[in-house]
Amino acid sequence: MNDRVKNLNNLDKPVNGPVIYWMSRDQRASDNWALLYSISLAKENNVGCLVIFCLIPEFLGAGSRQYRFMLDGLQETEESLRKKKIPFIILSGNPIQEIPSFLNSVTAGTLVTDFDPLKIKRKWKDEISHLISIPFFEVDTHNIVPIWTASSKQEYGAYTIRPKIKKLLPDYLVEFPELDYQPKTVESEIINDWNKLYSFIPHSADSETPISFKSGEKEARKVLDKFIHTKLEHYNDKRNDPTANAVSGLSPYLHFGQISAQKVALEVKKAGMDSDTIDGFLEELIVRRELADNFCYYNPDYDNFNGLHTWAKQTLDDHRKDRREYIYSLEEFEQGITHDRLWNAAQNEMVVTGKMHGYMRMYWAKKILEWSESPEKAYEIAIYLNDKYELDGRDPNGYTGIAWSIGGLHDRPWREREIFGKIRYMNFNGAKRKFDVEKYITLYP
Ligand code: FAD
Ligand code: FO1
Repeated sequence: MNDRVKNLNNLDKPVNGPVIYWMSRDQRASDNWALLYSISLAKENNVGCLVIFCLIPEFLGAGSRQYRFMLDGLQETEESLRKKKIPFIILSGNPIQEIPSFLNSVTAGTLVTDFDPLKIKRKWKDEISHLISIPFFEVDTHNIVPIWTASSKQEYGAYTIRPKIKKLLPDYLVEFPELDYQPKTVESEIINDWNKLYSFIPHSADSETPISFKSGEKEARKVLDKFIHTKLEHYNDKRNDPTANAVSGLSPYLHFGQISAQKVALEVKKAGMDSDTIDGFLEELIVRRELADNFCYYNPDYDNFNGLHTWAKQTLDDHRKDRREYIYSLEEFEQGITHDRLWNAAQNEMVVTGKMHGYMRMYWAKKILEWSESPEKAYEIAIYLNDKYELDGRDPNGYTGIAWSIGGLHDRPWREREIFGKIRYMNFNGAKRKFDVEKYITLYP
């Protein structure tokens, strides 16, 4: 059993019966170690393999746009799995009920699922592992270096986790084996009723908003190829310019697992560009992204003020009483009607397109700290808006990005100032030095 696989319930004697892969975070048929492991187990025990997904109508504030994007992608995955004779069944409801009852209905022999550091997922798995009596495995197919192999603790920053990941990359950044045909054809008379599944989607303000990103594994691959051929070369010098359209656009696909970060890294390295051209991108894709999973996995307070380092809590406490020149309510932030045109444009970019530019996310969150009555309130507002509007929201990258912006996580103390204390400060003039802010503001009126 390779170290990408973790046994969740100390039962490892396979019971006779099909191997079930409960797909959740990594919603793809190709380049998926959890699926590959399930198929290999099925072959070993000469049983069938089925893939299931449990649709829950409420997930961390997700609205219609995010659910439509996800279901569109799952339809394509159903098709890809069908071509390999692997049944794909979508359940709906509370996984803690639905998963065990499905396992009983097919007298499953083994349960496999994909790794996710979010608390809600760990709760599901913990409860289910006490309700079933067959082996239950978790496979980290989201990180290139399995989270528990890269580090056994919360890392201080990119500079501490980078050497640990780099040392292990040669062993883990490897090509994926082809997905084999289903070893044993398993008939499953259950047909997914997609109209019914779409009808579960929560009704929200953006129910009619068209999605600016086409969903699915094929589209994710197109976005990657376009990035490599037309943007990668200038990524380093343009990635902090939100008017340059210089970033990959991969985050919605990576968030829903429609493309593997490992595959992205392999393809980028094959592009044949010199390393300092691609290193900037790989730093974000591998080090920053896997650092975010490390934070969420080892720190249960990843989504609140208590999860910050002592120095950060101390400095924000020292400045709680500082006079705030502006204080905005959640509604004023949400409507993008602050005094700052740049901030409002960033909020509009997120609401209209479902994806705010990375540089603006830092500025956006730091200003919420500056214009909220307390750091806790700022945290609440930033997470609420990020997870309501971002297509890539409800993700370890988001909780970590917000902790970095508001609480200096994975950052160092800076010169002390009002409200921010020693948390890194950003302002309009800083942005003006980086890009044409007037142009950005006209893009998102
Ligand atoms: P590219 O620059 O092309 O990056 C490629 C990939 O590298 C990204 O898809 C992502 O997986 C990874 N990456 C890039 N920057 C970071 C970073 N700072 N931290 C971790 N991984 C990174 N990312 C999300 O996926 N979901 C979120 O909800 C989210 N919220 C954020 C909130 C704040 C306040 C901040 C500061 C950052 C947030 N990020 C979030 C991280 C980053 O801004 C986005 O991943 C990035 O903008 C996605 O666009 P892209 O894929 O085109 O970026
Ligand atoms: N995972 C599931 O297993 N079932 C769901 O119904 C589901 C809905 C969902 C909606 C929006 C969203 O951003 C994520 C959603 N996820 C769901 C989780 C997702 O697969 C990722 O695992 C986490 O969000 C990131 O770690």
